[in-house]
Amino acid sequence: DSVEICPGMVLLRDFADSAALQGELESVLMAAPLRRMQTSRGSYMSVQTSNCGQFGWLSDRQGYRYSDIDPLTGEPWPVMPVIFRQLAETAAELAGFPGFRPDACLINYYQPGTQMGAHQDRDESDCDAPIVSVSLGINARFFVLGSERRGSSIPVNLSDGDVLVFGGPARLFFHGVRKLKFSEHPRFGPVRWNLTFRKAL
Ligand code: MD5
Ligand code: FE
Repeated sequence: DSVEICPGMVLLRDFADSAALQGELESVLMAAPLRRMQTSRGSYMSVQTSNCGQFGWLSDRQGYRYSDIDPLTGEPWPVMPVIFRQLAETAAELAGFPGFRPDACLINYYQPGTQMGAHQDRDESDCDAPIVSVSLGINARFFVLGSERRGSSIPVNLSDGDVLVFGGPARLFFHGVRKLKFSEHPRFGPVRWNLTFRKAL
């Protein structure tokens, strides 16, 4: 089913073929291993990340940006698997954003105890394009604020296979992920993966 959480934000529950994505994800990570990114202030993020697609999101002492080269391998990022791209395009279309062509897929790996504080995703040049977020593995408590970092938030429980699309008025909303509680998924084990499809450039 498809639920509009707020204008511009649509949840497609259990929309993704989690097992098929898992196989492709393993191949991508063999070519571009997970790593912990450093922030401009020098601290490390608790999530581990990688990317596939033409561009990958990076954070280091210089700040945030997209790059077509993985600094860890010196090679281009792995090609975005066809089933990743098709899922993102179909989900965007169903949510009311036809013509979405992602050129970047950020992969976030969450272990129990990991969280992501409230932030906006504003490193992309084209904010008319939506962001498509795919959750895999154990459940997480996601929250959406609004245009302000403070105030009340809308909670959203995200499970394996759930797809969230953010566009239009929700594209620049503050959001984050609460500290992940321990649980186990039959195929993924005690971890969560999040894939975000973006139009970086
Ligand atoms: C996650 N990841 O569950 C989330 C899903 C990130 C990140 O936040 O930056 O890697 S993406 C959630 C998102 C993206 C763009 C806009 C909004 C939410 N929003 O307006 O709420 O690992
Ligand atoms: Fe984000």
